Amino acid sequence: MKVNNKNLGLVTKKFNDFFLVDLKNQETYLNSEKFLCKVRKSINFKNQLIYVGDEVEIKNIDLKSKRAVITSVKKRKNLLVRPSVANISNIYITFSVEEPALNLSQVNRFLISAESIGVEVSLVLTKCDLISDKSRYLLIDKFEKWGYKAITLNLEKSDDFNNLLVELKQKECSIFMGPSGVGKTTLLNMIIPGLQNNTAPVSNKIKRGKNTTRNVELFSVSHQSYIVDTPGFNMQPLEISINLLPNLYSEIHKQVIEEGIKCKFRNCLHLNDEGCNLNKSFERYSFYKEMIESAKSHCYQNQED
Ligand SMILES: Nc1nc2c(ncn2[C@@H]2O[C@H](COP(=O)(O)OP(=O)(O)O)[C@@H](O)[C@H]2O)c(=O)[nH]1
Ligand SMILES: [Mg+2]
Ligand SMILES: [Zn+2]
Repeated sequence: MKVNNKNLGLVTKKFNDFFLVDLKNQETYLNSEKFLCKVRKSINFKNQLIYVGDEVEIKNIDLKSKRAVITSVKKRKNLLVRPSVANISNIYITFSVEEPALNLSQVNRFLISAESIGVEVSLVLTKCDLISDKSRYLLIDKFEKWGYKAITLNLEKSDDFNNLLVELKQKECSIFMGPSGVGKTTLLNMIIPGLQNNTAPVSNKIKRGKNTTRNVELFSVSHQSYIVDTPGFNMQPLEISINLLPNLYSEIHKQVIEEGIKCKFRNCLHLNDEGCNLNKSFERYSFYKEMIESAKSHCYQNQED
């Protein structure tokens, strides 16, 4: 049996010349069925790369052999570089509170680089069994001031994990990003039963090297809800235009947008006090300043401003 109308699909995995595609929004018999697709030869988008997470049009759907042909790629909302995955809706920046210990400057860099993608960003703190409740509340407080409601997880308590799971099932496509050893794979294995990726204690990881060569893959966590299984380490290269940086800090964004503060110069980077009306007494200000200085030295400044 062959269906010949064009259908929309989601690329969930990529091999050399093949793509695994989930058919979207179809009658129940087609739903969540994976099709092995090739790119149509004659088509001129051949040179354009197709990424996991891309929405594609497929034709020549063969329900028996589960094969189809990709005829075009829809415009993508965003594209992560490391790992290469398109159309993310949610980034969960993941750090452990201990083992390895929380490095605030690194947390900040991950958060800001995630914010630059323009999607919803959340913060997950793992291994909370290793700290007291009091320390945990202090951290929640701290990150609230940064503009994030931290999700704190404890392998021995399932409540918070279950809440996270409910949340993930409502998001389109989520990804966990963070340094090695914080428990991302452990978390993914709990979210996607049957995945069973290898987890490793931090010390083993360092001996072994952190990267694996496995490909990135999307897993369905509910009807129309996906999660990215990431191979090993991931951190987006931080190449953000200087003029966009202030807005990525909620402490600054709030003052400018909600409180309507105005500085003397329109594109004020809020570095000096002269003509600058930003209240700089927030914890991340020093991180912000460092980031601006470093961006300046890398010349990512927007030329037209
Ligand atoms: N104490 C504690 N250890 C954890 C927790 N989650 C993960 N781990 C351990 O942390 C180590 C690294 O976990 P893994 O999932 O491989 O981290 P990844 O590198 O981020 O994927 C493993 O030994 C896990 O058993 C947790 O909530 N509490
Ligand atoms: Mg891992
Ligand atoms: Zn200013």
